Amino acid sequence: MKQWLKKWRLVSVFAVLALALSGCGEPFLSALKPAGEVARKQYHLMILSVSIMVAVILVVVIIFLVAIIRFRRTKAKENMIPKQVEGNHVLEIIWTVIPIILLLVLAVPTVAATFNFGDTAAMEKKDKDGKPKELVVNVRSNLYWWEFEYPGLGIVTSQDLVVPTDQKVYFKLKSSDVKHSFWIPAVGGKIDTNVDNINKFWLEFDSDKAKEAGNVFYGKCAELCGPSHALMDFKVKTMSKDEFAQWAKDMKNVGKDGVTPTSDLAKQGEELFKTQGPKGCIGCHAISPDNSTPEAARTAPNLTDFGERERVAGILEHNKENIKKWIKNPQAYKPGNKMPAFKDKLNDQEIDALAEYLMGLKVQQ
Ligand code: HEC
Ligand SMILES: [Cu+2]
Repeated sequence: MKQWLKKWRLVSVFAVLALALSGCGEPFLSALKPAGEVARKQYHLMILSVSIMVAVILVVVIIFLVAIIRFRRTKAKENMIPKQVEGNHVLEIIWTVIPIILLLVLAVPTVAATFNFGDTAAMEKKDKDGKPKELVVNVRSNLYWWEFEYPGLGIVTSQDLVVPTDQKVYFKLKSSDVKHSFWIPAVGGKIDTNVDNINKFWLEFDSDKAKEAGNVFYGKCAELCGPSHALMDFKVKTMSKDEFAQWAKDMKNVGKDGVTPTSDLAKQGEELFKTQGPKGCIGCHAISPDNSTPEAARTAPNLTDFGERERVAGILEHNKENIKKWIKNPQAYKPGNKMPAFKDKLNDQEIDALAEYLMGLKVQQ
């Protein structure tokens, strides 16, 4: 009875562990749950190569087992010498041709898919006004934040990539400091962002999968870039084509002064924000979506629609408390990032006003 109880305990521990581990990982943060054409093709390639590998391992293990069992040393077969097959042409042809066939089965779809993922010819097509016909997003990576510029729409945003579903979105990617890598595990990638060349590719976001994921996908930097590399996250907000057109229009409607604050506290925050010099924020952060500012001057995330962000700085839950904590001491949350601390420059009331202002930066009508 006691023994049985012991076993039962062990089994229940494993059962609970299995349950807990199966809850690991964010939904749609996995390449094994594809949510777009690129990720799906990549997934199929993975399945194909794993299947080939498993088949080869199985065949080799079976032949190996047969050999050691059939030809093991026994009393009865003490003096038996198995048939010698050295130099057997048929066998040699078989074990040369089979790997060649397997490699071809693996190579043909892989090479075809690789060229397909890199086929961005359509992104250069211009309409009669010289604007790209397709949706193009210029991605720029920075220690430790992401900028997304829509050249065809004349707008810039940061940290939250906004895209329409069920259409190809073309990306031009580069970095402004060190090498990073752009990866949306459930949708596709990863692709390096480099300082001295532009990489291009496309992605497509499925509307039904996006709906399941709550219209937000997770994006990551996938190239070790510094102490806060693991915190260099971004989010992808998906919407229908119409909603996207409306979002772009709402963004465009924000003038160069940014979204107008509504409360007195937020107005005070706006004034503090726009103060020039070391106490203010406007020297680094833009609050208008205009993309005509040169890139070199865009040294911090564009905050035009910051009130609608999914996270603060890509990682903290988006609420007023976290914004205040971030402004006071950004280094505590993302070591090595380029924003100075304001805990000694501004008092609590001023930081409260700033957070109030930032929470109100909403563009969607
Ligand atoms: C020297 C330039 C600089 C100044 C001045 C500055 N910031 Fe920043 N700020 C940054 C950088 C760089 C980041 C991106 C940090 C990261 O995520 O790695 C950032 C990030 C942020 C974020 C998160 C943005 C997002 O998209 O999630 C907020 C909010 C913010 N800053 C608010 C402020 C406020 C408020 C002030 C003024 C009190 C200010 N910043 C002053 C450089 C600056
Ligand atoms: Cu990184």
